[in-house]
Amino acid sequence: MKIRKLAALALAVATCWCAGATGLVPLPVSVRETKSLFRFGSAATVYVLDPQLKPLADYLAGYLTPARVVRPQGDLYKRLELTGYISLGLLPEGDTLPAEGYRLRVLPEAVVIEGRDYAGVFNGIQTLLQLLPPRALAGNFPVSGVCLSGLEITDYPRFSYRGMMLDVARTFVPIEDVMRFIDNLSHHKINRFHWHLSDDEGWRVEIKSCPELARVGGFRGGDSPVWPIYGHWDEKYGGYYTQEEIARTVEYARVRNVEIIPEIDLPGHSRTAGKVYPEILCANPRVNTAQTAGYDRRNVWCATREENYALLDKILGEVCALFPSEYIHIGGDEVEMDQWSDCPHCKAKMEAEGWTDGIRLEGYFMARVTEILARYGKRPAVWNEAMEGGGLDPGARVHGWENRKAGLEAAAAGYRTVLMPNEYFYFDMKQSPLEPGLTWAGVVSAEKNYSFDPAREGFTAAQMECVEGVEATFWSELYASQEHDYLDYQTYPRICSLSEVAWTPQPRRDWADFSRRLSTAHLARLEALGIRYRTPPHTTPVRRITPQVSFSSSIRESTSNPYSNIERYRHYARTAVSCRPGDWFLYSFAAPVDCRSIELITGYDFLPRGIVTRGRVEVSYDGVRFERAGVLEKGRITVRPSAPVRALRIVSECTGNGETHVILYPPRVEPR
Ligand code: TNX
Repeated sequence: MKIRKLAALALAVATCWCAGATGLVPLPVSVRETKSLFRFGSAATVYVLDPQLKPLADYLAGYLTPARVVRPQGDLYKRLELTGYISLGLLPEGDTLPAEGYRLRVLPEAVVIEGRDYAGVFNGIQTLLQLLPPRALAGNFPVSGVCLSGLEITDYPRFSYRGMMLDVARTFVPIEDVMRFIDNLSHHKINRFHWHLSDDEGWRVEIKSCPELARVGGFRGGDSPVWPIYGHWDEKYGGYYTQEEIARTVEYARVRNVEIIPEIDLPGHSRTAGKVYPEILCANPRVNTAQTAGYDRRNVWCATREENYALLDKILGEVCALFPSEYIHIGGDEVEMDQWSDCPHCKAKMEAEGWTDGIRLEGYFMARVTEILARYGKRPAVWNEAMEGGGLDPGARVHGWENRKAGLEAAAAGYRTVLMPNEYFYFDMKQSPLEPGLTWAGVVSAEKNYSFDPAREGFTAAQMECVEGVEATFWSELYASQEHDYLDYQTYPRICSLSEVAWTPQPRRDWADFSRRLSTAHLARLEALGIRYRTPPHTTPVRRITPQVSFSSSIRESTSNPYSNIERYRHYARTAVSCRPGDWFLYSFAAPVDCRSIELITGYDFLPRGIVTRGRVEVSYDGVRFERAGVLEKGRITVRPSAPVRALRIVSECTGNGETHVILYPPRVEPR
């Protein structure tokens, strides 16, 4: 008997998890360790002290096993065995803790979570889940005998808007993956999910009154009027969300304290909509498609066609009904103004109003769309360019993305402002120079993101009041052509860093401390969540040689990036027009090249655009006769020659590539 008791004690000690709060992400406002110890009994009992918290109790119970959710009532409350439980309650009315704040106490008899509101209780639960062993985040964690060391945490967010944007237009993300993405955001106390649902290359939301928008515009390549771009090439590629799926996702996110803000990008970035309904584009008498092998790349809604606003009323009416958010994001970025200046109606409108700059017409367009939203009880959220047109609704929320100044200007003008300057918040950028990712905003490492402090941007106190928070983006041009884990790889652990920029008081933030918590505690949690996060890669430089080569083509070269770039092994070359079937590109070596392999690359090597979508490759060993060496895949081929090579030739089999040009790199020759 004695021995059994000892064994039980030893087991209890062995299963005791007393890591305390040393590894929390994001770091709370205040943590005080106490001497006490809490131990779960044979089961987790979750008391719900307020009926509105029942969904959260069920949520928490899903992570623990065995677990029961109890709503104490009258007498029953007294009769219950009141030790070893978790209670979820709301703070009393007069409590001064800010919105979304919570207090979490690990007492000897109970874990007590008290939230300022529903969101506060949710955030407290996230902290509790991080106090448990990492595998608790995988769900159904057996609690019996598990201990927590005593704590008192008081915590609340630095910013009310803690956002992450996902571009599902360039690369379609299946609904289950979107839900998983949202779930993972919520574990980091990120409370806004900005869902970029439409762009030039895809329309992802079902609109019942305009069913073609998603049914046709949800796909590109193959028989779709939207030409392939950004990976998958010849195969028809895409997908869209039904309204039923979206409603389910909105509810899923709501339970997790995540508000979804949908974006329909207007009036630019709308090539897909223009392919489905060509009449929405400007009545441009001279559309020039000579450069694009016949493809009309126009992508801007005509600002003066009255029927466009009626159509937008139908579309946005459904979007507003689907999403309960106060704001609907209506884009406003990167409008190609020449499409308006070439349109007789838009030109006439500009002249009548005395506007000399197209941006004023954008201001007009946005005002009309704002009116539509207002009728559905919504306000507009916009990219910062939309401010420049003048007359942007004072109730609009501005996302300052172009640079740091954009956020300053928005707040100075009194707009509710979300800060997201690309050089800190664009998670489609590379994380280090040799990794995949775009580069136009520089290398955005987690450390770079972490270093952003809104308070150092130069806002006055009054302007700071306008700053609602921060947001990072994942634009997905590159994603379609990468392995499946790319989304996780690009966003984690950068989202962990984002969570502290958004949540943790600046004086508590320290990169070295964050990295320590990340590596000693938090990466294990990401693993339990099934996140294939980035670890810094080991890259060994590849050896290359640069044999003398001359380059020619059936297509003429561009002036900006001539073919001599290939001959000089410099950067890339660019054609002046897109490619058609039978067009060829010839690389001739001055002397036979004895090598292990030669890689030929069409399209930008950092972005899958400007590619010879379909083409065969031929090799010549004598400089006269050519034999088939293979076909391009995603615009590339690696030829492993059987003898010294005299020449290589790419022969296009595609009618255009959705672009105005083809990109070609110098051959990458690997010596023997
Ligand atoms: C700029 S950010 C864009 C996007 C691209 C992104 C690529 C913004 C409002 N526009 O359309 O996907 O750069 O990094």
